[in-house]
Amino acid sequence: MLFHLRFAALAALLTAGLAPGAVPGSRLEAQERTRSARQTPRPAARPARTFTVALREERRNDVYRFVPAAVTARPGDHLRFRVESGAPHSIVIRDEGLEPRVRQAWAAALRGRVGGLSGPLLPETGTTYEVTVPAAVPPGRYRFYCLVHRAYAMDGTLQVVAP
Ligand SMILES: [Cu+2]
Repeated sequence: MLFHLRFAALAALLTAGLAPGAVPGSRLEAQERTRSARQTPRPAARPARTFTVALREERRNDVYRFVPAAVTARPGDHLRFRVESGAPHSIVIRDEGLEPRVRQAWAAALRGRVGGLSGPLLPETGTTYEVTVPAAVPPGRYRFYCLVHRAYAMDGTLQVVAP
């Protein structure tokens, strides 16, 4: 009788010990289901748009501005800054209050960056400078300005909205 009890206990232990080996199949299946659910194709992403922003001097009254000064875009959209007059200009994204990963994403998006979130000097009329709104940038309001004409309040706002 005692032997039988011991045997039963041993058998139970063995079964328990084996169970994880025997069951993983179902665990794998569950993982597989999760994986394929994740891979279910989403509706096609909307095509990226390009917004052109002129960098302009209004000679009559010493006013420098981005035109338009406010742009609303989604991650993946492009901003094409075009020097129209009053060169040189530049694009600097204000980094106050940005999370490190967001700052990093913007930094990576600024081709020819010259430090911080400062784009290169755009020396000539006709120069274009394109910035793609990074996927890692969350919806929100981002401010930018021209370093050269900061004292003239040459600045603008980019409203990033969900993709
Ligand atoms: Cu400027």
